[in-house]
Order: sequence, then C-alpha cells, then structure tokens
Amino acid sequence: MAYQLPELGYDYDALEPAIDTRTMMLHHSKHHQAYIHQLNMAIAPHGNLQDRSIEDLLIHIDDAPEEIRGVIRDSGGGHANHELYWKTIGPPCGDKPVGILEEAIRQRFGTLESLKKELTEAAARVFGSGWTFLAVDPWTRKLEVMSLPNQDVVVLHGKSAVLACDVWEHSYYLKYENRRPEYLKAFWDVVQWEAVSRRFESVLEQSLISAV
Ligand code: MN3
Repeated sequence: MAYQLPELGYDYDALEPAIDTRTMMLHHSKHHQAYIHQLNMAIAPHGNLQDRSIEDLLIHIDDAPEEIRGVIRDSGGGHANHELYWKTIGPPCGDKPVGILEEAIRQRFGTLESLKKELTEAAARVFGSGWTFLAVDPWTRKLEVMSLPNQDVVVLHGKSAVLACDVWEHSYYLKYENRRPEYLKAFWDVVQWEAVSRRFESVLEQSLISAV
C-alpha cells in the first residue's frame, strides 16, 4: 500500500484569516502531495520498504539502497512533518494545553506565553527552509524547542514531536510575503492545544510500553 495524502479533517478556508485558503489548498494538495508522489516512486521497486509506517521507514533508512536514501530523507521527511503540521493546526477554537502537557509546560517554560515566545524566536531564526517543533524526550519526559533544516525529522534525533511549525516560505508567502513574524504570530491562533496535549500523553504512554 503506497503512502497517501491524509485528509485534513477541516476545509481549506477553515483557518482564515490566520492561514489563507489558497495557501492551505496549494500546501496540502500540491506540496504535500508532491512529497508523497516522489516517495512512492522511489520505494515502488523495493518490496522490503513497502507497508511500513513513515516513521519506521525513516528510522530504518539504512534498509534502503543508498541511491534512494536522499529521497526518503527529503520526501519521506516531508510527508511525516506535514502529517503532524495538519494535526497541529485547525479551526481556531481558543483551547489551551491540558493535563500532563499543561504541567510539563509549566515546569519547562513557566508559562504558555514563554513557550510561545521561545518557539516563535526559534522559528524566526530558521535560515532558509525548515521547521520548528515542540519535542519531547520520551525518557526524561522533558519538553524542548527544536529547529531542523529542510525536511529533517525529530524522530531521527531520538525525540518525538508533539507540535510542528512549518517555516518553509510556501507556508506563508502568498499572504504574508517576507513577513514571517506575522505568520508566526497568526500560527498560534490555529494551534489545536487539546490535540497537542493528547499527542504528548500518547508519546509518554508509548515510551512506558517500550520500556517494559
Ligand atoms: Mn510545507
């Protein structure tokens, strides 16, 4: 079964005015779709690489022939990062971090505002194309802000991402042009904190299971 473009679960215009309809449409149906197409083309001749989760494919990239590892890293990473991005954002609902995420944010950042400030500053500093994540070390359960270039993925750095902010220009240029800080400010209006909180809990549960 080849990789497929995930449904967003909301309409392209549902994030207006923070993220405009045309950007959402192109970003999802063209950019993300292109990563999936390239990835599927690369792995099609290799039966041992089929039917794996995208995380499994990326973690075990050494199973792939050397000549397609670059495509797996770039397009496979692009697929994984965008899947998380579409789940990070959604229609503005004014929710807040809950449960153990709320507590972890308090311990690491003090306040939600401090977290937003640190992550915004990191995203503003990304040079060229890349991402900024809120990641968790599954063993220490500590949160951290992590920026990575291109389509690198957090999982290859031994962490799990719970929130993803796409800082490639295609995420914001149609509306915000060169004003990345304005996109980053609007980004917080569409973050789905309850979903981020549930993802954090699930990462910690998984790490407990694998520790047994
Ligand atoms: Mn993108």
